[in-house]
Order: sequence, then structure tokens, then C-alpha cells
Amino acid sequence: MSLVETIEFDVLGDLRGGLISLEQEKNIPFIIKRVYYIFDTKVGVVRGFHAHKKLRQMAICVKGSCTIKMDDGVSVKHVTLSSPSRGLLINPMQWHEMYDFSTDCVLMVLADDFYDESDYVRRYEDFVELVKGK
Ligand code: T46
Repeated sequence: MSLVETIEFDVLGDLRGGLISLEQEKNIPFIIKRVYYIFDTKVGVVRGFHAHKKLRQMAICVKGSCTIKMDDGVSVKHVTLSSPSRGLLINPMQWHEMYDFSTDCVLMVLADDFYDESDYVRRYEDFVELVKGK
């Protein structure tokens, strides 16, 4: 599984403007059980600082921009999302931190399961131990 997997969505625009359709198991490679979005993030704030044990997610910056640091315990990459037509897959056991939010940023996230705090690994030391034990 590659650390950075992005998907370009077709823009079904016409003279009136753009439109993007997201469909589970079509251009989104999982069943969508939950959608949340992050907005009004204050300047300089960094969010995330966790990995998920099982959850699969797709992050799309539907407005503005932000950067996501992705870390699988072996390598680290930084991905800037600045287009509603680009999605970043956040797979299980990928530590992620979101930063450099523009003031107008709306980061929408599609998830393949309901919210479950027990799926979070929130201590980096625990994440490293889990990666080592794989
Ligand atoms: C992730 C990144 C990309 C809920 O009650 N339900 C939800 O569906 C979510 C996502 C969060 N919450 C609660 C849990 C916390 O009390 O909302 C509060 C803020 O969540 P958190 O501090 O985890 O937010 P971020 O921005 O650090 O992380 C979020 C997601 O939680 C996480 O799954 O992968 O965005």
C-alpha cells in the first residue's frame, strides 16, 4: 500500500460552473458510512496527530487548501490539497497531521465507518510499536 494515494475526480462542469459526483465503490474505493468536514481552522493550528487501526478515509479540500503530513512509520510525505477534484486516501495505520489551513479551507472527509474513538491510535509511540509488530 503506497503512503500517498490520490485520486483525480472527473469535473462534470458546464458554463454554469463545476460539479463533482462522489459514489461509493466507484470513484470512492469503499462504502461511505460517514462524512464530516473541518472548517474555520484557526491560523497556525495543526490537527490530526493520530492513525486509525481499521478506518479508511478520503480527504478532499472542497474549498481553500491545507497540507497533510502522512507517515507510515517508515517514510514521511507531505501532500497539499488545494482542489475539490483531488482526493487523498488515508488508509489504516497511516499517521496523519493536517496543517497550513487557508482561512477559507473546508476539508471534507468520507469514511468507511462510524465514529469510534477506540479505532484511534493517538500516541505516536504506540503507533511505532504497532507498525513494528505488524
Ligand atoms: C481524521 C482527521 C482527518 C466526533 O464526535 N465524530 C466524528 O465523526 C469526528 C471526526 C470527530 N468527533 C469528535 C472527536 C473529538 O472530540 O470531534 C472532536 C474533534 O475530533 P479530532 O480531534 O479527532 O479532529 P481532528 O481534526 O484531529 O481529526 C479528524 C478526525 O477525527 C480523524 O478521524 O482522520 O480528521
